[in-house]
Amino acid sequence: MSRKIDIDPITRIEGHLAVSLEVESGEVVNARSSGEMFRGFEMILKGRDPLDAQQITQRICGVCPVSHGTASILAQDEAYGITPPENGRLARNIILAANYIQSHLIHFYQLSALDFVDIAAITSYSGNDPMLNSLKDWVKAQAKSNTIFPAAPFLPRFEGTYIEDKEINILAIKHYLEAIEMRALAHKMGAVFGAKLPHSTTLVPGGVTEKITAKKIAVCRDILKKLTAFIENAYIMDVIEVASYFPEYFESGKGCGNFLAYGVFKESGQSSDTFFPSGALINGKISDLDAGMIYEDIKYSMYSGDSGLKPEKGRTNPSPDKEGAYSWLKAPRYNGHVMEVGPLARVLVAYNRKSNPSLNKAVDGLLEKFNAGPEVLVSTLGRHAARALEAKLIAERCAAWIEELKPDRPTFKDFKIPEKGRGVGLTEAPRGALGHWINIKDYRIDNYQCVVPTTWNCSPRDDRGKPGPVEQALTGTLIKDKDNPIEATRIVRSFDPCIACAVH
Ligand code: NFE
Ligand code: MG
Repeated sequence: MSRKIDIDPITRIEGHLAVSLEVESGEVVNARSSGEMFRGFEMILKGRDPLDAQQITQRICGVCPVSHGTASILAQDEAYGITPPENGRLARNIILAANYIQSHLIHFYQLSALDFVDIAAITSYSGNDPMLNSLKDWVKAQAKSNTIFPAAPFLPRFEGTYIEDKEINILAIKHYLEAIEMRALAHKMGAVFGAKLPHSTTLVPGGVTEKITAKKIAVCRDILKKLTAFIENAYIMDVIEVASYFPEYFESGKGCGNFLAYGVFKESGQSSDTFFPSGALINGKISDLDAGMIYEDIKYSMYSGDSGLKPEKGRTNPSPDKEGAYSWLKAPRYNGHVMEVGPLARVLVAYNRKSNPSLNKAVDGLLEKFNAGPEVLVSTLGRHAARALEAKLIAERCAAWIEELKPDRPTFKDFKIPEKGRGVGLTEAPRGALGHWINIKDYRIDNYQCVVPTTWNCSPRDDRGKPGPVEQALTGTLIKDKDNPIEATRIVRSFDPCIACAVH
């Protein structure tokens, strides 16, 4: 007999995601992931001045605004026929790199690590670290004032096996607290050339409006050093520690096994020259990205109109009562294939392309620590490992971009908005491949479509009934206790879903 397990909402992710599991003899035989709200940014943009786009689309999300701003200005660069000067390209990379670092840190420490680390261990802390003691005091005060959920917000949680070693838990909790400070520092770093974060005001078609000065370079350099040290000494080490306690998670949550990356962090004015390369890895074979292969199905999505449209022709007609539909996410597909996007996709595409020897060396070095081959990366733990590794690689590369900036040289190029035009902005957000498609008519936005990382990963079934990547990753999972389906939430969180983005 099959049972149903509904996890609604999935906590410690961004936004409103519900997961419904059909379980037989403890094994998930069917999974559905549903985005439970609608936002309508693509509709808001219609008829507006194109220059509103990079500001409005950044409001899709407070976690990855820089990526939406970047996709938008890349689409406009193409529509206006402009390429930023070197300083503009570098400043864009630096703002985005800072945003990646804050996003990856909050995902691991504040959202995901608590699936493995026993944060409740703080209540028995007996050392004299002031930060840990103030957390302990605060948790105790919560327990006194909240009789329903003593130790809220950390409890209740799904019970399962957590790391048992008290010292390791306490160290991870210390890093949990430090990560909050590191995240603030990363935002500060992004704000040096982004003016403010979240939602930078300096990202414009043609470059970045903030001037480059020696002082700003020094501030960035100084912050990045601290972030790099934390990534190396805490983040990477904690992922390795979690992996040593939960090796079975190298076997779980494998998913669709196909990976898509658009490429990100421009290394020159050429669109294909990116630090993380673009590509599609399908059934283990790597091929060049063909953006013409991207389309969105809507049979099971709460939208009316034609299904299978390419984004440049895409439409957004909300239809909340549509029969059979179970999600506000569309179902993006690539030439008929279900594709996973994100840090794991970026790392695997780069690894298979062998385009960056130091990346391949770093991946092999990490795999040595796991005593395993690259095949283990396609898993729940593999996603965490890839995310941590790319945080380190981006931080290291960013140090060089900072040194390449030239004070007092131009940071943007002027442009004219044409009466008619089109552009595609393909980039990578922390959670994966992100594209914005703009169509301009009468100097205004005629159509604007975003195809977003979590829309790929958490998509519902497509028109042919093929489940999305998270749905596939959940299928086959063994759930020990139906009241505590922690195995499922660990898998979902490894994708770092952001539903605000996904339903945009
Ligand atoms: Ni709201 Fe986002 C990222 C984008 S996810 S976090 O990263 O684009 O779909
Ligand atoms: Mg869209």
